[in-house]
Amino acid sequence: MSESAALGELPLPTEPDYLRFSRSVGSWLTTTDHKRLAILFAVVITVFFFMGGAAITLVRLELVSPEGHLLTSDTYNKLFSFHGIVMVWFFLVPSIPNTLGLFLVPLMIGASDLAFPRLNLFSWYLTVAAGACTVYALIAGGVDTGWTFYTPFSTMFSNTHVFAAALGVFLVGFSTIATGVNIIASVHMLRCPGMTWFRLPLFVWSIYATSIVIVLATPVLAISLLLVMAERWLGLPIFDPNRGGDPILFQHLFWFYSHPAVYIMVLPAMGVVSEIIPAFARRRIFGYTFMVYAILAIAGIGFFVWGHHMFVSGMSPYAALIFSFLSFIIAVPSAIKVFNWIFSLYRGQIGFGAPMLYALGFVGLFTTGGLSGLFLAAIPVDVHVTDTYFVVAHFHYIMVGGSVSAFFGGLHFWWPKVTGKMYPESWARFAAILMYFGFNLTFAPQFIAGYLGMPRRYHTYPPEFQIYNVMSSSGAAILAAAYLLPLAYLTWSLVYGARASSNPWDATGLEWSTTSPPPHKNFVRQPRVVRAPYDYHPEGHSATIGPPSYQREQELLP
Ligand code: HEM
Ligand SMILES: [Cu+2]
Repeated sequence: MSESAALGELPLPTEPDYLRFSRSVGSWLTTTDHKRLAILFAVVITVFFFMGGAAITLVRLELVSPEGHLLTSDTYNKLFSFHGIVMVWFFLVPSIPNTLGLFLVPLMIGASDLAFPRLNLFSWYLTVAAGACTVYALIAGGVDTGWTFYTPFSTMFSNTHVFAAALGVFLVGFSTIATGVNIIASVHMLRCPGMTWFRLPLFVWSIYATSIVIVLATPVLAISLLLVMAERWLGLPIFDPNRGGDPILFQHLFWFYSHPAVYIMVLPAMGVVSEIIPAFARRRIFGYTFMVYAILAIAGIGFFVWGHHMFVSGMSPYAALIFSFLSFIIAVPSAIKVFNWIFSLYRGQIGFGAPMLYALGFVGLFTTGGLSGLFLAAIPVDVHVTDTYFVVAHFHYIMVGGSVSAFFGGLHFWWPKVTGKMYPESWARFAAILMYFGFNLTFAPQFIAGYLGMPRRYHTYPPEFQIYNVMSSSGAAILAAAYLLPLAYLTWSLVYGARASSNPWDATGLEWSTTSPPPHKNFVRQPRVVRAPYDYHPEGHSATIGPPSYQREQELLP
């Protein structure tokens, strides 16, 4: 599409879009429109993201000096626990599925809403209530168990606020399950004519697979937390070794959920990247079918590797060997995905728009995190680096470098669709690059510090580790600025941004065939799909003729 065509195609909406459909606050708070709920979720998780960020900012400040005079050890413990609990359950798990997922899945499958719109509204209220409960507990008295709530610490030694904090996590689990059920039902029942399973965009596949993992794994988290609450409240001797309980049982239950949960956090990110890369390289995604099976394989094998978090818990060496082996196996489908993203770039007409910068950042950082995971899956190395900063670096590379980068990529890619506005492209590129550098400066030194033996979760450390911590804390300051920037310019774009066309990136996919922002019921006419996804180039050509002609901010006046 040429630029003038983009201008000419500016939509003339025949009915009010979903934002203008009704304007009262009440209409938002009782909405069952999946698009509005996606926005409500986005508001809530943004609040949690910055709360979690504030807590860890204090932690990083404390770690600038080895003696750490800023915080007491107790406050320090409560702050990193606050950070972990909020970031994992109230930000990262819902981040992509409950914002981009809720918004896009119905659009991408050509439906007018999710299968159970009122359940969707219920999930939002449940998330808000659960978040209020946990955040209240974390602020009122604080919890110092870390995000993992390990027993017997959480049951016998920690203060009474563990109960309320765990209750909130328990409740938000139900909210996630409700959303998962909703997505699964929608993908099965509401695909429009012609949208066969193997024409589904990879984003839909990944959210679908994530939903299955959510529905199967989250009940186990609920049970583990319920047992902790039961021991605290009713005094049942479930995990208390003095009374015949088994504290290691908690670790098994917790990781039986939490390893699959790491894929709950990363599969949606893989889905986002699989949409951005073809659009910006003007290439069909390489190996679509392999990508689908890789998603399903990751979701499936993810249930059988939880023991790699417990190599030092005294488990049988035979069990450890099997968990180690399976952990290596699960890297295979992830690697297939990485290779396919890279092959999708080959001979493409690559445009380096902000979404693409985030997506490429994701590929590099996710690969680094995944490779360090292989180090951890090797038992002798894991024994050496367990509970050190090496592990902290590993999972941040995956969860922050990977998932959060992809979340920002997706946010930029679909921002024009969601809001009908373009954001300032140069600011967005600047933020993406700043985030990448800030991230690496924060977490790369932690690999070294951890390998040299710096333990996690302590507020003081031997002076020889100071250099790594100063690097890490300065990186964190840059990262914080990089996260605040999009908040500023995206908000700015809501008012001053140029109007977006229906398809500003000249992308394939049903969501781009409706207006930006879409009408209340998504499509004026029922869409019908006749082609495979990612149809970016005519047969026989390796790329569409000409470079991407995506709409830039300055090209269209408001
Ligand atoms: C190639 C795939 C991966 C392998 C082989 C792998 C392996 C491991 C191992 C063995 C550990 C335990 C380290 C220890 O406690 O001593 C670990 C920790 C962790 N991994 Fe991974 N990992 C992989 C991918 C991921 C992904 C995709 C995520 C998240 C989206 C993730 C998140 C985490 C987290 C959160 C922890 C630490 C949990 C804690 O102790 O607080 N990993 N990983
Ligand atoms: Cu794991």
